[in-house]
Amino acid sequence: MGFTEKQEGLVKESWEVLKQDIPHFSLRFFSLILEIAPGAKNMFSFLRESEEIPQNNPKLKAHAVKVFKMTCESAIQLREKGEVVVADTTLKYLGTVHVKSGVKDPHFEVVKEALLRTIEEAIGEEKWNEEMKNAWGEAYDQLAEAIKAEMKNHH
Ligand code: HEM
Ligand code: ISQ
Repeated sequence: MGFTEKQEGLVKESWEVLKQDIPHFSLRFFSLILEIAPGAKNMFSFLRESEEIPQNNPKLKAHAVKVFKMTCESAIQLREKGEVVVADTTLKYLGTVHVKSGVKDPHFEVVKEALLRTIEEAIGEEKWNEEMKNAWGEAYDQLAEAIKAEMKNHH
């Protein structure tokens, strides 16, 4: 079954909630990545200089927001076209950045888990459900596949 209008709506709706507090949720997202995979710490340039997670780092915030936005875009594309297409230059750039940073395929599951948990916290336990989780999960998975495939060309 394809990605439905309802699923697209669920993703857009929760992104609107997340957007209400970008500083908080981008920090939360990043903290969850490191909580799940402490070893990922050294891959991020904005962490190498400091012991603790910077509370107000513009790069961290901007990158985290981009991940959320790109996943939203993926949901829209999945519903409209049935597939995720990332602009060629963006994809090439992300392929390079992630290979250079030492990102490996299994890390994508870590980021997925952190992303879903961040949205769950934003939405609240009462409103968060399987349907929402699957909609975000599918949009993320297809985006991750595109980046992983591109990474294979940048070793
Ligand atoms: C950088 C998106 C998965 C680790 C970035 C940037 C974006 C991004 C937009 C910023 C590039 C720039 O402007 O310089 C994504 C998306 C992902 C994904 C959409 C999945 C669908 C991952 C995974 C990891 C990871 C799985 C590993 C835990 C990094 C690192 C950087 C980076 C280390 C460089 C940050 C720095 O040092 O400045 N990513 N990413 N990303 N990403 Fe990801
Ligand atoms: C880069 N790539 C994936 C996830 C991220 C989360 C926070 C900051 C940067 C990121």
